[in-house]
This record gives sequence, C-alpha cells and structure tokens, in this order.
Amino acid sequence: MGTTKTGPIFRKEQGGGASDPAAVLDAATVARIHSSPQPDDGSRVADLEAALAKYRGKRLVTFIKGFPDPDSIASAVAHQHICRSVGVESDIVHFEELSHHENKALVKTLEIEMLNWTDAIDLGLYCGYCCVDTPNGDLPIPRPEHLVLVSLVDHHKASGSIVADFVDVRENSGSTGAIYTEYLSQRPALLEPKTKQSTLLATALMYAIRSDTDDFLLAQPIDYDASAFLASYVDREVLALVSRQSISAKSMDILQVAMDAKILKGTYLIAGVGFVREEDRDGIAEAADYLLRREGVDTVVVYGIIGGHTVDGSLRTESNTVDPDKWLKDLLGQDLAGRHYGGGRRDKGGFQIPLGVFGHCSNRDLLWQTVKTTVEDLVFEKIGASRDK
Ligand SMILES: [Mn+2]
Repeated sequence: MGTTKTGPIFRKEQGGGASDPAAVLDAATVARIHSSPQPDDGSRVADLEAALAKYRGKRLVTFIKGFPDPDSIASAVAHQHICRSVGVESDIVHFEELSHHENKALVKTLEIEMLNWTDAIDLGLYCGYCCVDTPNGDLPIPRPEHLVLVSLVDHHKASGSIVADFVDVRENSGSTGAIYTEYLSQRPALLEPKTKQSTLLATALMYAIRSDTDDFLLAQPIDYDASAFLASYVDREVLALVSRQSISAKSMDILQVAMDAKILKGTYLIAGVGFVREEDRDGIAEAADYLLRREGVDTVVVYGIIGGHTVDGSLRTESNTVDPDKWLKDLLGQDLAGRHYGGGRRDKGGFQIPLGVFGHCSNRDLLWQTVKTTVEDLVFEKIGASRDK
C-alpha cells in the first residue's frame, strides 16, 4: 500500500472528466447543522449515509486541510470506510506535507493510503468533496464549480457558513475521531466481523482521540464513550508501536535553540528559533509543547521561518484567560482576502504568515531580525510587556 501516485484519479493528457449535473443540483441542498449536545440516536449516521448514497457508484474526495494530524487522518479513513459501505469510492487528499515522524509512523504502520495534493490530480473525476476535522469547506485551491461539499464533520468552533448535504459540528467533542467512532458504533456491521482493516481503523481512531485530547486531559464524555467502544477492536501492539515514537534529532536541535532563545515575560514564554527546514516544522510545535512544562509559564509561543518563505508559529497555553483562537486572530489579524493568519482550539493554536517577496531577502540575518522584532513587538504589546524588562 502507500501513496502510489497512479490510478484513475490523475489527469489524463486530454483533460478531466465531465462534471456531474446531479452533483451540482445537490449543492442547493441547505445544510442541516447538528449541534445538539444530546446523545445521538443514530439519526446522524443515517443522514450521513443518505448524503453519501446519492453518489453511489461514483467517486468523492475527502480533503485534509492543514498539516495532517492523527485526528484528521483517522477521521478521513473512517469516512472512507463509511463511504465504501454505501457503495461510494473516496480518495483522501491532503494539501500540506505529511510531517512529524509520529504522523508518518501512523500512516505507514496503519497502512493508510493518502495522496499529497498536486496539480496532476484531476478534480473532474470527483463528483463532490468531504471535509473532516476542519471548521469550514474552504479549500486552499480553486474549487471547480461541479465539486460540491457533500459532508463536513468537525469539533472546532464553527467558522463561516457551511453549505453541504451533511454537517455535524460538535464543539463538545475533544476529537473528530470520537464523532466518527459514534457513527461506527451505531453500525456494528462496519467493524464486524473483525478484519485487519477494521482493527487498523479502530487503532487509528483510538490514537486520534488520545492525541487530540492530549492523552484524555481534554477528553469529553463522547471521547471516553468512543474509546470504550473501540477498546475491543484496537490492536494494542500496533498502538504501542505508533505511540512510542521518539523525538527526532532535528526536533531536539530546535528545542535547544528555543531554550536558548526564550524570553520570559510574566507567565508568557516566547522563543524564535530562526530558519527551519520544511520537513522539520513540527519541531516548533514539539518545542512549544515541551516549554509549556516550565514552572511558572502558562503560555508559550515558538516561531521560526519555515523553508525560507513562511513565518510559522505554535502557541500552547494552560491559561484560563488565553483563548488561542481569539488570541492569535487578535494578534495577527487577517490577509487581504480576509483569511486569518492564525487560529486554534482551547489549548493550542498556530499561525502561518507568508513572507511573500521578502522571502527573497539575501541577508538572512537581517530578515530573521525583522521577523523576530515584529513578532516580539506584537506579542509584547498584546500582553502589555515592555521590551527591556
Ligand atoms: Mn481534531
């Protein structure tokens, strides 16, 4: 298995397939937003199946936006599994590079097939798209008109209006994986009889729930219920294998730089780590996770210049007063198209600011000093700290 870049979804020389008029009509269906916190009676999975069944015999694409993490990956696989059960093929496509050695290990160990987005992928061959673990259906690529949003399942704060056949956004869930597990629990035939495939899916979901809830520290009842359901299907050896990944040498280097560069202002710690290679960007998040453990610190921002073209940062907080999503949106604002540079959830957030033409600056020290000074100025002003003290 693996991410073989062949097969019918890639563009043929003569361009893609025609759009499907039936799918275009479906776009007019207005979303029914599920937001009730009550335990579900199985109607949601029935609604999801009904939305997907309109595409029986056809092909959908499930997009993972942002950097693939265990929750988005496992949810996409669970979604694919439900698609198959109603006779719909669904490919998983991610836009950002699969990074972080743990995520790579997850994909490899659990034999998950995902495609990294390239222009060679022919969207004309898909009748619609689905989103998991993301609060809206916006895409980082131009969306062909025929490609309608079929479903969106998420647990983040809703952002913007969503028009899709099926929407299930539950902020009272610690993970999207738990929501998909609930669907599976209401359709026992989806994991029974136990096969290698169902075991790997359950293991991926268990890992996703653990990972997205910080080992259950942030878990909600639905996450515990989901884990209890998954327990009998999980391959514990595989779970242990995926969980026991060590910190990479490069992440350790970044952590060291962050520790040397750290600036403490009250309960805030910020650290600029300079230039970081694209494939090492998770070292920033790992450093932020680690530095939050420092006594007396409740909020950490670690940032660097990734690949020479983007200022990328991670925020971690244990503070009751810092809402990462709002904090980063207030701090950095938005671009001309109205997209925020950053956002997050209850305890963590991240941001990406493209450097644009400034990325070409030949004096790298000067470029870094400019970025560092700007980020520090913004953060200091936000938290009411002065540069000198
Ligand atoms: Mn999630």
